[in-house]
Amino acid sequence: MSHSILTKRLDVAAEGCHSIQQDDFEFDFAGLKDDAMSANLTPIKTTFTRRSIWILAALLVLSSVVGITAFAQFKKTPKGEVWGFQVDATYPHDQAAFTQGLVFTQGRLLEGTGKKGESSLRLVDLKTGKVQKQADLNAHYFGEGITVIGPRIYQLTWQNRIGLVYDIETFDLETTFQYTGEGWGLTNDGKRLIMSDGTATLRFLDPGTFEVVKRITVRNSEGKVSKLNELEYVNGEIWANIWYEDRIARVSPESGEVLGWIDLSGLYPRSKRGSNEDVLNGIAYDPESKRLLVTGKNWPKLYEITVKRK
Ligand SMILES: [Ca+2]
Repeated sequence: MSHSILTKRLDVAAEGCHSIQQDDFEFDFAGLKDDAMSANLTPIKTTFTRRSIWILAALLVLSSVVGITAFAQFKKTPKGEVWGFQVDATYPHDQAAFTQGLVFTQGRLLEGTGKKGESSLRLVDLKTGKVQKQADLNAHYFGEGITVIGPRIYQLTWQNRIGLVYDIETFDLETTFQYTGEGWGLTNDGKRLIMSDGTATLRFLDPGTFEVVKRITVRNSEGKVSKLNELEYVNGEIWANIWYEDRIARVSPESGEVLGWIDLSGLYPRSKRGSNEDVLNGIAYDPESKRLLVTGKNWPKLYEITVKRK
């Protein structure tokens, strides 16, 4: 494991939380507009015999069914659409990093790692993968998701029920907060922290008081979608890794509805992974440069990708 220039051992010390700056998020999916869809019916020649009237009536019923089916597909297809990807660049990634959180903001790549005794917050050089700054968590903490609002980095812990808040420049621990249940992924919409906890529920927290201000249940047409893991807020949507799956769900922050999927199978084939635990986990999107980065737990590489229709 590449160790840091600056390594800190953290003690939990609660202090006041200061004002929060809000980030603006913009994103443009060129070429991902919805296709128009139409049902064409073949013109029918008719002669007005009793038999032909019956045939005509049957065809009218059939054409109605075809029309309804086509409309249903039009309504369903964009929501359940599965996007693919292309790799634009690959970068080295510390294979000792059990990635639980990934953020790319203002030119900085930040990573949160997990496992007791190995959990950390890191500033990483994208091109070399080298750790430039690191804060190690106390050995009894299992680090989870991270996110940045203004000058602060927020980090969850898995079952410790404690969140850590750092100064983004110094990595000094400013304050801590508590929550119920488990902590998995973390992102924000500029105003609220958004956290996953292994279930199908996403919680929205006020970043000053840490009160839960909203909950949504993530669902698709087949029911609840649970095991939501690392998160990223992308162009008004919440993108979520699903634990043990090579795909990302695009979730509506308003309704919790799954708007579509990004299939990343083949990005780093399972046959090459050292362990079943080495799953896809880690999404970072920079709205300024429109760069999208993904990696996984103990993966040797971090990928810059563009999502695209299959
Ligand atoms: Ca993220």
